Amino acid sequence: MDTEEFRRLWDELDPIGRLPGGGYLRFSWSEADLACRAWFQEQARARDLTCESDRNGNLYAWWGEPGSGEAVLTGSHFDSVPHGGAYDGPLGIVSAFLAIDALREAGDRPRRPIAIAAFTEEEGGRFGIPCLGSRLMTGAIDPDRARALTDAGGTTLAEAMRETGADPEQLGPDPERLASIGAFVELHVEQGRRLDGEDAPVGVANAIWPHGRWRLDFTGAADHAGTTRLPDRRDPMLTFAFAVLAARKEARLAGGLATIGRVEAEPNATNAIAATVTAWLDARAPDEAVLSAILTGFESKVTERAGRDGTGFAIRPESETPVVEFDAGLRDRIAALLSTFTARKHRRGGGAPILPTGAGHDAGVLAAHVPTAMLFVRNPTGVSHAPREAASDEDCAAGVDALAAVLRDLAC
Ligand code: HGY
Ligand code: MN
Ligand code: MN
Repeated sequence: MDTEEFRRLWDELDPIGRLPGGGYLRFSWSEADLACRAWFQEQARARDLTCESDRNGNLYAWWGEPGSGEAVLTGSHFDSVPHGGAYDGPLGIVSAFLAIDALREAGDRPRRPIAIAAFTEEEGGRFGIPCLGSRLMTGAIDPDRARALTDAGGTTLAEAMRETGADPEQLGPDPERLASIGAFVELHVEQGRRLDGEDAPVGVANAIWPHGRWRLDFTGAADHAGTTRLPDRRDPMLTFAFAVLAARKEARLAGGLATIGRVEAEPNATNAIAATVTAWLDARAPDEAVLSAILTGFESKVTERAGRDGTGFAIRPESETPVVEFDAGLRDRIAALLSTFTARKHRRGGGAPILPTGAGHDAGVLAAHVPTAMLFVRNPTGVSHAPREAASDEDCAAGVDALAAVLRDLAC
């Protein structure tokens, strides 16, 4: 496909939720999310695709009869982390509409229905649990727990949905819908620089690292910053500061990743010792043993430090995602297809590299239920979850070509 065609559709969606200082704020069920959903419905209408929402707020646009066979699902998510990049999520949805356009222009017709999905709250940016829409659909999270999740302002998911006219009572597993899906292929911007290093516009995923999020509660005693002697303090900020360094050290020693990127302090006053600090640990590793080593080391070091600081420390999981190995047959079929495809269309050999990722995706959740694959599009900065995330129009167009070839192979 030509790059202008990609740019035309991309430019329609691109301004939604864009912040004046750069980056995006597209929390689920926000104004920006509703505008993205309206855009999705409009795209479906313009193409005569049947558009529907499932009981969990995930959207679908069907080419072919909904639920009438082993559908091939593609798509991704609209929501972003706060100040996130433009491509993480939306690229998979825009590319899906363009891939269907390309198939139609080439005269292809699906023998199995093709559906484009927009999954809800993939980032967990508003309600804390990543891949919430796909977890609900597959029964990986209890709907009562999901309804009660709160955002930073104390609004529950149930309230946020009701405010937009959606019905939170419907939330829950959707085995019938799951059974109607024969395969899922999610296209996503790469969140690293491996494809850039290999000079490849498109890659194929083989695995997602095991990962999770843990809530950390540090408790102490609020007091005056100007009058409380240092030996008399029980300052949870000290234990928190130690925890940030301990996370980094344990990850380095074990060979994984650990990040504390979110923190809240009470009362959050310059001239008062904090009473409580709450933070969230994100940890990921190439395998479960390394992840577990990071957590065990982290918990014991921070507990020991809290004893010395006279503070309290508690850690509890909010979401845990086991390792995902994508369907080997589907992965190899796609890699073989793209080896000729990239050579022909982009005059380069080497095909589509196969690579793992430390980032979570709805594809990782669906992979436990249906054969699933992921395509990655080169990101020259390698940056993601930040405004510098990038992809050239040329590579995005190559991604659409690759997705169209995969959908043709699987469904036409
Ligand atoms: O990997 C993540 O943080 C999210 O699930 N995309
Ligand atoms: Mn993301
Ligand atoms: Mn994503």
